[in-house]
Amino acid sequence: HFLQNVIQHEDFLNGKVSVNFIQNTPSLFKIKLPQDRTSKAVKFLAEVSVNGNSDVKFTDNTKVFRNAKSPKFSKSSPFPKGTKDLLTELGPEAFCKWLKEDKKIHYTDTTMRDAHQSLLATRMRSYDMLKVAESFAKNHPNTFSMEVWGGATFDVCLRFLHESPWTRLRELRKAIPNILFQMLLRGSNGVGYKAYPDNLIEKFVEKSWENGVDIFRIFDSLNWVKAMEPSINYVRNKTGGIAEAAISYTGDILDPKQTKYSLNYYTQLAKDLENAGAHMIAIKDMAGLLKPYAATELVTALKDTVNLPIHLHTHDTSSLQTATYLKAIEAGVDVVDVALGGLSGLTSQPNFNAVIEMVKHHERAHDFDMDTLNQFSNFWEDTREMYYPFESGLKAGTAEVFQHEIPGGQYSNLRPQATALGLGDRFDEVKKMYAQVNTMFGNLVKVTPSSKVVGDMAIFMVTNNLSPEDVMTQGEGISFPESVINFFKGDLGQPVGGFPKALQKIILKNKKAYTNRPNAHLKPIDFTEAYSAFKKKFQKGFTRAIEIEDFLSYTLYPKVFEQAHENYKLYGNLALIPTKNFFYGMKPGEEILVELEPGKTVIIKLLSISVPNELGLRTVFFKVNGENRFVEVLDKS
Ligand code: 3PY
Ligand code: ZN
Repeated sequence: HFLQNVIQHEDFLNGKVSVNFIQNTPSLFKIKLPQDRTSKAVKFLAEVSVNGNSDVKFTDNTKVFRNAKSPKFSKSSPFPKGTKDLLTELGPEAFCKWLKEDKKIHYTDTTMRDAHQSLLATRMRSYDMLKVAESFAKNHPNTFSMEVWGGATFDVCLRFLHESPWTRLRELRKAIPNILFQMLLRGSNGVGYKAYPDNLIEKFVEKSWENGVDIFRIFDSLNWVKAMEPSINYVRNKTGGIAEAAISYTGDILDPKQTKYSLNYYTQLAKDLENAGAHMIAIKDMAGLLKPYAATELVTALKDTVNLPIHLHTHDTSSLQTATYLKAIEAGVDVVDVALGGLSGLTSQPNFNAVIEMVKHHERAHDFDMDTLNQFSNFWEDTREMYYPFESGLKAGTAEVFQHEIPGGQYSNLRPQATALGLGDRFDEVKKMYAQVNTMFGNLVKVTPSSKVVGDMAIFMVTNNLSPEDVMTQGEGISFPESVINFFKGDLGQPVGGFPKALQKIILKNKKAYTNRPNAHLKPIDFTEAYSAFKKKFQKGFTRAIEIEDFLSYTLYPKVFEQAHENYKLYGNLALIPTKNFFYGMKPGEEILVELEPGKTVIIKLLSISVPNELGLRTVFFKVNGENRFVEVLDKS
């Protein structure tokens, strides 16, 4: 192909070739392969085998990956009935009444969303999820729900995994039609880090339901009811799903010195959310701060205050949280969030398998077959090995979390963020500064995106060797991070008790703050006009009809979508490439199977990789379904 580029070049044809023709003509290296799916996949494999995956920052060539086995199930047997069938039969109100009256303790499996978001920087690929999805649905239909979508997964899917989050949701839905699916929705911030126009969130909720989401866990990063209300209404009015409104737990209700986030504060918040139309209440303990005896008080008080099922979510960062579940279960909590053993613990959720064992023979115990449940845990433990570059590095539980209050989902990102900025050795300072920034900012509820603002400020202050006093005394001359300025302007809404006024003045300088909903400042999306402009712009690269879901991805993350689209044109659907090869390419002699479309499997063998020629090009030789192919790749090392 390179030679073809040379002999077809205008200068070559006109005999105008100089000595430096090749060096001076970069377009010659734009190799055009026949654009079928196989060629695109092979091109990607060649590229990663030579240059690696740019998302993988280091590799360990001594790693040997085990073959993760999916527990057995019968392909031909029907799906056993589960909670999804019950919701369809009863509708949300009667379903929630059933849940509240059922004595058994129920479980949400977070493995496919929060667990990997909190342990592996959200990198879990659909490929691995789909390997066990149908098996899980058939082996464990007793599971209350599976959290599979939302939070950071939407962005990471598109940005780093080059997958469509909508396709992930649809494929999982097909494989698991019987268990409720749950997503995490950041209220007016959707699945992003800022406020979006209301009609965009409305459409997003509607389409999420149509594609497979049943339970919408809605939260606001400042516990601002006003910001959660519209999403609760969209779920009620545009879907047949469940609006689960979250109270994000911060501080310690048992500490008499902490008066801001008291038991009364939380019960009042839950009451307000019930009045706003919530079907269920979640206690969203995003950092794992709810201690066991506090859980007794909080769950008991909430059950006395609202007439809705209570769903408890936590992160096991301190390693205490299984005890919290025990106390919450005794106090009558209806559902708890757990992750399959291999992806549980530390900054993730408590261990599903161990919690089941904990309550075995208790009057609220729920039957789960431990043998297969343990096999699912082992599947994830083996699969997790392939994601080693994304591990957060936390090796043991840490009681420090009660001081710094960093959410589990943020912890696995903050460390790499600090390391990338050259603060790898100063991570202790970053954690301490995070707590100090929280105090400066008036003691906030810290969860995405407010937690990101605190993290950005902490990193900024450590990088610039600034103390809180420096900020207060020299702040006029400091240019603060954009996220911090926008936060103090009101772009994420209003914090409990308002902003600290003196600091707000220092940070905003001449900018004006506002106090109504940030979304009220945004122009609604004109779906007819903007969608048709989108179609015009992207039609060319699509090998299928463009859908409104593509437009939603674009509207939420325009640059990320454009990049993902370019990638798709070049390499096709990368979700189909096995994980090991997606991250690390292929080794000479390695042979893999890739199912490029249902029933169309290609056998790809990498034969050899040549040394670079004088232009830095390596030739990668393959056998694809027995036929020789080669791809030239510029070695970027
Ligand atoms: C998210 O918003 O992604 C979270 O997981 C918050 O806890
Ligand atoms: Zn969480």
